[in-house]
Parts: sequence; C-alpha cells; structure tokens
Amino acid sequence: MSRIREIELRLIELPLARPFRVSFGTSTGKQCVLARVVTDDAEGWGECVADDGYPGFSGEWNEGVWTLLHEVLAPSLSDGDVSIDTVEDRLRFVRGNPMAKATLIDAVIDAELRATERSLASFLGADKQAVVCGVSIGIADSVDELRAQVDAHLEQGYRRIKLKIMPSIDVERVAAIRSDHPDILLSVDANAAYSLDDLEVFRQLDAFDLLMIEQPLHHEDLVQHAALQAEIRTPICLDESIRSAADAAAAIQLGSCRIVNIKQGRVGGVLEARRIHDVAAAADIPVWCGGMLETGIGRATNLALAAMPNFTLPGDTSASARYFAEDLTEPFVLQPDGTMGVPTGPGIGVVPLPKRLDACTIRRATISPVS
Ligand code: NPG
Repeated sequence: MSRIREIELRLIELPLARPFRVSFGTSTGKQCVLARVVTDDAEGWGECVADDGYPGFSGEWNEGVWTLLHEVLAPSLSDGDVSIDTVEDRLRFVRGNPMAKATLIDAVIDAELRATERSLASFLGADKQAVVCGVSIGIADSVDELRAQVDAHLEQGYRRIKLKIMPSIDVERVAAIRSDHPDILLSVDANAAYSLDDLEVFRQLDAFDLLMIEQPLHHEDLVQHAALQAEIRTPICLDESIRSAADAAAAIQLGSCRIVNIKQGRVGGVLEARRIHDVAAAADIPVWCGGMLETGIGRATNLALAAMPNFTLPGDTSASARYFAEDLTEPFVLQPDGTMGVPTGPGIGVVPLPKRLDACTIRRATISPVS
C-alpha cells in the first residue's frame, strides 16, 4: 500500500515506420496517452491502447480517455493509499472504459512491483524467459506488395503471419500467401468487417489450413460467432468481443471461439488479462497476446503477460523496428530464432528514454493529491 504523490499524464505521438491499414481505417502515426504514477516508494508507467482520431476499434479514443483520466479517474486515486489489491475496485465506480482504466491500473502495478523489486512477469506467474513472435501485416495495396511484405518478415524470423482482411480483399490474397508458403502458421484478422451473410467467404477460407480467423463478425457479438464456428473447421479467435473475463467465460460457454486474443490494454489491464488467461486455461482454450502498435511501455507489459503458461500461440508482439524508426524506450529486438526476451527488471523492466519522451510529448498534465 502506497500513497500516491502525483499522477502525470502525457499525450505522445511517434511516427509509424509505415502506415498500417485495417478494415476500419489506416494509422500513419501512433498517438497514445501515458500515465506515470508517482508513489512514496517508486514510480510506474502505463500506456493506453485507445484509438487516435475517432473510436474505430472500440468505443474509446484518446480525447475521451484523456478527459476521463484527467477529470475523473486520476483525481479519484490521488487522495489516499492505493495498491495492486485495491486499484481495480477504486476505479469501479466508472462503468466500462477498460482502456482508460488499464492505463492507471498498469501504472499502479508497475510502481508497486518496482518498489518491491519484483518483475511483472514473475508477479503474473510467467513460465518463459522469451516468447515466440508473430507479425500482423496490414492491408497492402496489391497482392505482390503483400507477398513481398510476408517474405521480408519471414526472413526476419517471425514465426506466425497474420493477414488483415476485409470484404473483397480476402480469399485471393490468402490463397497467394498460402501457395507461396504451404507450411507457415498463417492466420487472418477481419476486425469485425463481415456478417453471417458472408458465410461463403469463410467456407473458402476454410480450405487454407489457417491457424485461426480472428474477429470475423460484429465487435460485440458472441451469438453469431457461435453460429459461424459451428459451420467452419478453422478455429475462430475473438478479440474485440472479449472485454472482460466474464465475456471470455460466456464466449467459451456459447462456443463462439476456440482461441482468445488477450490484449491487456483492451480488457482493463494485466489483472483482468490474467483472469481471462485463467478462464481460458481451465477450458483448454489457448490464448495469445495481441498488440495495438504499442510503444516500448505497452510492449514490455505485453511481453510479461505473454510469458504466462497458457499463452501457447505466437502473438503480435513484434520488434520495435516493425513500428517505429525510434521507440520511446530502448528498442525491443527480434532474436534470430523468432523470439523476444521477456524483461526481467523490476516492474515492466523498462522506462521511457527521457529526451525521447519529451520530444514525443504533445500534451502534459499533472494531478496532485488534495492535501
Ligand atoms: O503489431 O501491435 C501490432 C498490431 C497488431 O493487428 C494488430 N492490431 O486488431 O489486433 C488488431 C490490430 C489493431 C492495431 C487494431 C491498431 C487497431 C489499432
């Protein structure tokens, strides 16, 4: 239990090394909110995964997150003691908004673990020192460009390729990549772009021995996904539809998916992510760690989570260079065997490089306790 002395919020922006196109839009830069929680004993960092510009992936976006953190959530924590055991309950008076809450929850956890010199990976019960990495490839301008991108990432050592798809940019591309690489772990992600009327597309995709089809239908749906899963052989993986451990339990009970993508930033932080991991493990449902183009802060958090036992499929935890010419932290690097080391230092094990952080900051605010 520690007293919070100050919470600092920053809105930061980093240019992306290349634009990232998905079914609902294209990102050319990475803007996100960071929280730095300063307690009597240590300080900790959290990164928000909400969208920039407009809420396209979920209902949260940076301007909404900033207002909620600045006006409501951070002030509610800054008037007393807080700990890993109490932080979620302290924020429960606000409904929903798991991405905003994750920013503070993860920062409080990081601070407490740093104060006790324990790594996040060890706190979460990790059993790996390195995790197997995949890469998520955005919608390319042409089949040839996609082929070239896939080849380049396989050469770098990535051990699973995920292709973004959307209606009419799907079967032909998957067929091309599968014929180039008959044996790779290959998956597709639709980001909720289809409906049950598209059953024929999924029947065709079923022929390509895909590891999974991720979030094919509506971003909050569980029932229609269960109907689709009953029609196809390829496992469905849910991402957007899983916002909590309760969602994961319902999806598993309904047969809506056979795999779960856990993004700690999407579900309210690493504690809820661990609960989802446990719910899935109890039902023999494998999980993997998704990504939201995070800076080194979110990436370090994700790597600790991905080191837990039921993370048995390669995730979207790619190297810093896949996203940024220069990361906010020391860069995360892909090892030649396609794995990435899990940070071992206290807390998430990394901090922003001070000069880089200042250069990337476009807005800053501090919330101090009411004395
Ligand atoms: O490598 O971090 C990464 C990106 C992985 O494809 C990825 N993320 O739907 O999972 C997703 C997608 C995404 C990223 C969605 C950014 C929205 C914004």
